[in-house]
Amino acid sequence: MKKLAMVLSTILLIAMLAACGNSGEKASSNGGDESASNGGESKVIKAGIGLNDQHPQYKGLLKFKEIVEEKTDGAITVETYHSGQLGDDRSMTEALQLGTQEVTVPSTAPLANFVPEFSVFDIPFLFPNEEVADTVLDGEVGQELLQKLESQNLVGLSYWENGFRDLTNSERAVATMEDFDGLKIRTMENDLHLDAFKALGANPTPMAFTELFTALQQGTVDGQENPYATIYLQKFYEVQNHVSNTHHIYSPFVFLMSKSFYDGLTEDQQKIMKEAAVEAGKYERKLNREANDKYLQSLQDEGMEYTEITPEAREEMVKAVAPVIDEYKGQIGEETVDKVYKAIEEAQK
Ligand code: TK8
Repeated sequence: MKKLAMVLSTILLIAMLAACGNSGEKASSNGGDESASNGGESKVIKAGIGLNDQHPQYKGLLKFKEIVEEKTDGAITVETYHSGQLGDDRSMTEALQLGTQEVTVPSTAPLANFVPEFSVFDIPFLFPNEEVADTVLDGEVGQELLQKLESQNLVGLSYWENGFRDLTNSERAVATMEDFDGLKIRTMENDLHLDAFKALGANPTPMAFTELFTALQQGTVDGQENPYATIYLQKFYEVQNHVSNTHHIYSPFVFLMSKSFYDGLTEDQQKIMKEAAVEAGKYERKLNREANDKYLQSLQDEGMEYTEITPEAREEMVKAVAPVIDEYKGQIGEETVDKVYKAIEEAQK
């Protein structure tokens, strides 16, 4: 009993010391000497993502770290965590709301559980290509959506790219709508995705990305959908035999910061955060496009069978999901949907 009390008080002491170190009153071990030259203020950003350290998402995060640490002269340091070490998209976003984590870069699909308007990007076959997506996301309506995150205690600083999503599975080559029939497909935690896959005839299950590899391996689900870069770099080819170029959705990432942390920064520092998030995003988009271009071949080299979706089959898919889109327009917000469609039209002129 006495021993237990001692252990507990030691833990408490360590916790208090740690809290003190983070408060910025003293130069913490993370801030080190550099921070002393900045009036002793030292702040640490814990930045976590879902994908692994080979993925452009992580390289983008390292770029963010480099820019922030250089521009703030070490007054702010960035600790990076990949592979869901800090949690999945949803739980990391919640940690930002609570102020126990400072940065994460989730897909917009799970973010729609926080701000429903983000589901506009879950409309299947919305963007024709990456360039149009850039224009819309970096333009007025995209930035308006980022503003809406503030009411959720989140600051959206920029869009990065996850990319066009393609289907893999372990059962059969998928070329037409019929081939979706009964396929157990993992979707992101997003209602529109779930209903869209039901409309295609599949049997979808929502699941956090961190559980996906094991679920594929154990056969809990037959398939999943993600951009080629993720399929290759996360080694899904080890547990999946077929890949089809469904390209059914363009998935953006959002660079998120905890609002309570952001509000505690000086105006200068806030500006640096925005610039770094935008700059790192440009870099990440470039790397990601190169990756998606080259990894379809790599997947085939690893033994996956590639099946092309015919234009007729794609038309059928578009038709099948149309009623789902209509059903969700109200929930997303008609105004947002209209604005995004208009912006896409404009961007193609
Ligand atoms: C990574 C996720 C992932 C997404 C998914 O955290 O869940 O399938 O595509 O990349 O955001």
